[in-house]
Amino acid sequence: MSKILKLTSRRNFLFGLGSLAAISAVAISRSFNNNQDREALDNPERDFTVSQELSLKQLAAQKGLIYGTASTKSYLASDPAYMAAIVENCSMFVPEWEFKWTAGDALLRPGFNQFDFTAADWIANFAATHKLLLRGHTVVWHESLPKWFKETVNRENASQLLQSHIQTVVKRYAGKIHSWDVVNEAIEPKDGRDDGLRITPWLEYLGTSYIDLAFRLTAAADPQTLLVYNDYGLDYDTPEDEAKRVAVLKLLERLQSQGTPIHALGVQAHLYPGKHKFNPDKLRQFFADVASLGLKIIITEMDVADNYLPRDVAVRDRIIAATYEDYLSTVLDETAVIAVLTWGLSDRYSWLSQFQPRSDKAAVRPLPLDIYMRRKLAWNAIARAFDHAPKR
Ligand code: 9MR
Repeated sequence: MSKILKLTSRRNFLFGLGSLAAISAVAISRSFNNNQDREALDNPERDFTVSQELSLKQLAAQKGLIYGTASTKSYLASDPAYMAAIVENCSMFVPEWEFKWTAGDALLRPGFNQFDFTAADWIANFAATHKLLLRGHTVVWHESLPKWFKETVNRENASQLLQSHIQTVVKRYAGKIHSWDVVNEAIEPKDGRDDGLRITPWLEYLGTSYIDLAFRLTAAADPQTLLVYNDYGLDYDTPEDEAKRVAVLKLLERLQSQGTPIHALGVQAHLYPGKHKFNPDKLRQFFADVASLGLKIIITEMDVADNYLPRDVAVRDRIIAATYEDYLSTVLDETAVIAVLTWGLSDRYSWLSQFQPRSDKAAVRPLPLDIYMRRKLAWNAIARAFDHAPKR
């Protein structure tokens, strides 16, 4: 475990902007204030049984859906049981590090004109060997940029850099990538701009058209891939999430009206029971609004953080499972949703153990399988949501 934590911690925060992960580095756990809170979330009688003896990918496929997960070469290459669990349950895969400019122990971009495809190729080969659809994550993000980026990139050379990145990376895997997260997390209403755009180096160097540019270049480099805008903080009934939903919808409309090639919205769905509640009607409306633009939707990074939940494992697992099922059964009503990915499959490997540990130090349990690859109630909850989803 300690090796994994060390690897995960080698990330690069270049600009220290308010990213999800950055905020979450502060351990924010809190127990329930009273029994009422707990009863509102935990129903010990709730039924999580599943009727069919199928894997998650099979249950999803029955409804025309895709189920997948995220991981890294580091975990997969050293853990055959984890690899087997992924192959059993998933028909789609997204590398958590290897397609980023740099993340964990992967460094795709060692320099302005340099590329190192060793790790990314390993992932592409892994996906091909196991017939997993592969997602590309991510071309443009304000995080996970290598050290040289800050020292080297400026208004004069940023466009050339973006162009050569896309023409080299996206082209290399062209025809093999189901969908690319072309732009990740570009909306941040708190940054105070009228258009809701997050203030990032890309925006600073290239102006607002960087998003359109990235989509066009990606479309040209891989005409077959689905082009996705991916973001978090879209789920809850809070003023922040409402502002984000509004700003994301405006961005999608803006892109479409100017003819930017874009095919789908990626909804990360990092969920926090005990902290926030979602409003099923508002969530449904948001998904319907996105669908009415003719866009598909992918749930790209789902997990259920437990740092606001009590320590008791039975209670925690029930609340986590209920969160998976309640959220998924709401959003899967929208048939524009084509795929669901969890951000990891087993509690053995989750970004949350590093970025959002519990204050009581108990191991986090955000994913469908436990650390021994055994199915948890969360697995059943996802299975049930697939089982009850309308067919696409
Ligand atoms: O889980 C990922 C973690 O291992 C990396 O260190 C980190 C930085 O690259 O990114 C994490 O994944 C993030 C994803 O790429 C975008 N949405 C939020 C995810 C969790 O922070």
